Order: sequence, then structure tokens, then C-alpha cells
Amino acid sequence: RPAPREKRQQTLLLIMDQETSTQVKHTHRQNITVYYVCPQSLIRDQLQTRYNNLTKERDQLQTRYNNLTRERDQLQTSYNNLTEERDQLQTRYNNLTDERDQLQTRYNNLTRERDQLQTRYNNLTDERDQLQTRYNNLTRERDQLQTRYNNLTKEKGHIQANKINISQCVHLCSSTGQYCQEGWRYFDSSLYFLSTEKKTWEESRQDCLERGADLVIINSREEQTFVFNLHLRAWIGLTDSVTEGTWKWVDGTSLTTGYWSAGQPDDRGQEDCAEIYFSKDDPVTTWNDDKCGTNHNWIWSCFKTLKWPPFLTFSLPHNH
Ligand SMILES: [Ca+2]
Ligand SMILES: [Ca+2]
Repeated sequence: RPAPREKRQQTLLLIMDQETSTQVKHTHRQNITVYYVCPQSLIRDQLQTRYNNLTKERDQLQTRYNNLTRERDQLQTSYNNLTEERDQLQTRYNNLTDERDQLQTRYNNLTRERDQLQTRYNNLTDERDQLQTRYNNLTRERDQLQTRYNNLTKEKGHIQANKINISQCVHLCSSTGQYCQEGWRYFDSSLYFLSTEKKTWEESRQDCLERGADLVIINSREEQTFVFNLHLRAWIGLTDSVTEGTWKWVDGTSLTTGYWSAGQPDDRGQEDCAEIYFSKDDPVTTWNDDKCGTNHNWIWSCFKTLKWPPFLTFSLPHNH
């Protein structure tokens, strides 16, 4: 701006300062006024430059704003996702907690049941041990009793085998006069005659019948053992001459238990009469079937059942 005229002579100094605005500044120093003037074009350039800079800054800010907005949106999405996941996890956690509580309850119940079962198992084990002990004691007692029984049975056999030779024989001899003749043996309420001759099965039976007896009938294992112990090879009162293979005793009864030797009866060449022999060790496998009429080599045994005690009720056979 032009200075007042009176001061035109004074040093006028125009200083262009690119850094100043259009505002004029002045100062006084030793009567010198200094004006700072900035041309409009320069100001416009400066403004343009500042505008451009501001525009650039605004664009950058806008870009940063946009970026921040996008980041914020992404963060929001992430946040929402995380929130959802957290809720799901919370639900699952709650479910798991429930399940754990149920399992804990069941575990406690099972533990209690196991303890009860353990107690019962221990009780049963105790009872079993006691029973085992009692069983062992009983077994030992049974074995002792069995041994004593066997000994007594043996003694009884000896005593019975000898009975006829003692008082009963005396009574029989005195009352009948017949059955104490040589050759008769006594066993279990029966008398057995032992022949010294050898005859056919039919001849042997006839001889027995004439003595008021019959060929021996063996009805028990004990009787079989007794006859076996006589150490005879003799006819017994058993035949299948009526129907081959159907063995009957001479009193008409059917054979129920036989004491055949291994492989017998074999009916080799029609063998219809039974014999007992003693060449075997086992007393209950000593029978054989043989030819009734053609074999003359065997002695025979008769038997007669007595009622007990024989000296009170025994009577002579009617046909004698
Ligand atoms: Ca036969
Ligand atoms: Ca035979």
C-alpha cells in the first residue's frame, strides 16, 4: 500500500516475504517505516499450496478414516463372532458341567454299590471257607467211617461164613440131621452143597432136586463173591435153553444182573447152560455159557434157602 506522501522521501523499502500473509505489518525505527507487502499472486499461490496440502491431508485423513472404519467394522464382526462363540462355549460348558455332575452322582452310586458288593463278597468268601473246612472235616470223617464199614463188612463176612460151623450147624444137625452132612456150606440164610462128582447140567440139577434143593441162584454181588470164594468150577442154575439169549434162573425168574466173563455168553456151538469158575482175579466176571449136555467135566453146587433163625422155623422139604 502506498505510504503517505510526506514520507515518500523516506526510504521506502518493500520487502516481499513469502512467509507472510496479506496483512501489512509496520514498525517504526529511527523514523523509518518498514512495510511488508506480499503480492496477491504470491498469496494466492501460497493459499493454493496450502489448499492443496490441506486437500491432500484431508484425502489422507479420509483414507485413514475409511481404513479405520473398515477395521472397526472388521473388529465389530470379529467381536460379534467371538461373542457368539463365547455364548456357545458357555452353553457347552454348562452342559458339560451338568453331565459332570450326573457322572459324579453315578460314580458315587457305583462306588457305594461296589463297596456293598465287596462286603458281600467278603462275607461269602468267609462262609465258603467255613463250609470248605466243614466239608473237609466231613470228608475225613466219612473216610474213617468208610474204612470202619469196610472192616466191619469183612469181619461180618468171616463171621457169617463160619456161622454154620458153630452153633447153627449144631442146631441144624440136631434138628434135621441132613444139612450138616459133608459138602454143605452156609451163607446169608442159605445152605450150599458142594458136589464131588462131575455131571451134566441136567444131571446136576436132578441131583440137587433129590436133595430138596436146586442149582444155585445168585441174586447179589455178595452171594456171587461167596460162591466164587468156594473155588469151584460148577454149574449154576441159569439157562437160555428155552429161548436163545433169554437167560432164566431155575426158579423161572429172569436174569437181571449177570457176572459174565469178558466175551461171554457167546453161545459157541450152542451153549445154553451157565457155569462159574474161579480162574479170574475179579470175582464178579466169572460166568461162562457152556454146552449143557456134552460137557461132563464140571461139579455142581446146590443151594437151599433157610428161614432165620434156621433152628426155629426150618422144616424138611415136603418131597423128602
Ligand atoms: Ca445159548
Ligand atoms: Ca461160552
